[in-house]
Amino acid sequence: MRIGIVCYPTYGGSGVLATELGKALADKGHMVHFITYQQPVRLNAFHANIYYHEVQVPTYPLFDFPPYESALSSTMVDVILNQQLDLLHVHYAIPHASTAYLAKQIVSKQGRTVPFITTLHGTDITLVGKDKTYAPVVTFSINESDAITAVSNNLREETYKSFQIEKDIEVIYNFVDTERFKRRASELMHFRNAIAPNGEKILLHVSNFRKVKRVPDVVKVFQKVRERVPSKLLLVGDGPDRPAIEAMCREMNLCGDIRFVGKQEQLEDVMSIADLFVLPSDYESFGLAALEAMAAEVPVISSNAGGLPEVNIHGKTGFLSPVGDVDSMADNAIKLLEDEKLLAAMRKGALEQAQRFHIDNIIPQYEALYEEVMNRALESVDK
Ligand code: GMT
Repeated sequence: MRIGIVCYPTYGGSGVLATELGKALADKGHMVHFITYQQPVRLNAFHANIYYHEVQVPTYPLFDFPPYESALSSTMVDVILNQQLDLLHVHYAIPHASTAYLAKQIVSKQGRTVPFITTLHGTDITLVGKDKTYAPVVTFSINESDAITAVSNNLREETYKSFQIEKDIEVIYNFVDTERFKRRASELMHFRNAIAPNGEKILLHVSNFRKVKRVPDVVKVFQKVRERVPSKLLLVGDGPDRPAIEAMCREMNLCGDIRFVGKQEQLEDVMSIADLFVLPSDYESFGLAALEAMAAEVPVISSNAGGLPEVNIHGKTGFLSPVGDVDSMADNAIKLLEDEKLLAAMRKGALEQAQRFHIDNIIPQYEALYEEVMNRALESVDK
């Protein structure tokens, strides 16, 4: 198939997932065309079946806000027509679903029928999409999608609760390449020793440092854990809350034990040296970073928000606590770190759970959906 993938190219989970999906589809022989305003972060190697089309957004003195959506739709039209795309798969509804709808209308005037699939990822529904400013366009463009998928049951339910959706939303879970994230602790011992030279335990948090991630809770949990278990905290990623978190660490006198490493591409290396992954978010539709940690045998201490209970199984792969319950999260972390037997069992449980979301189990679900959508489009042309 010739598939156009539209996503945010940044470090966010939706872009990561979309890029890994495109790479996996290309490995299976499909022609994959990424249409984004910047090279996606995980699209970092040449592949004969992968094409990258950058969206250029010309500016003009009249524009306070350059019309990105028009540029994106026009690029989609160009790629559909010149690369003979069979379908478009857009990730994150805003603005990708409405731009795909427009592109579909434009090419239909030229006799081309190109269906589009919208994958809902999280805040496109639960935060930004709900905003009255965007909601009418989001509702319309989701309903106009030829197929809709959500990355968890929770997100599917949230979508039905928040919008008037007339179509079925299929749940296709996020996935992980467990081979890539296979734990390589002994190989990376030098790295571990550099972070925790006296054999301390390592707690890890990876995010884009936005409010929804509740990074201050990570630091508070760490402070409590550190009082009982010699440990270090590794903070990976960057975003708007980072300066405040750095200030908080200074105020709490924790700087010596907390390492901010910024954005990292080799997440598998970082995951490999961690003992616990901490994700106290206000909401996660899924929690892809937690799944990647589990694939590296790292148990997860998380909130029970959104789709997290579908990924992190309480007592098997880690522990769940109510949002904001720092004491419970710290107690759970201490319980795990002080009990090597329990930690080993949870590491095993985490890996087993990650296998359920193995890339090889999930990609065929997308391929089947593509076939179905293309067949439906062909039938509608024949009628
Ligand atoms: O919705 C967002 O906050 C952005 C999005 C992203 O691009 O990072 O994250 C969401 O999609 C990920 C991939 O499907 C999920 O693993 C994250 O849980 C989800 N984030 C939220 O729901 C907050």
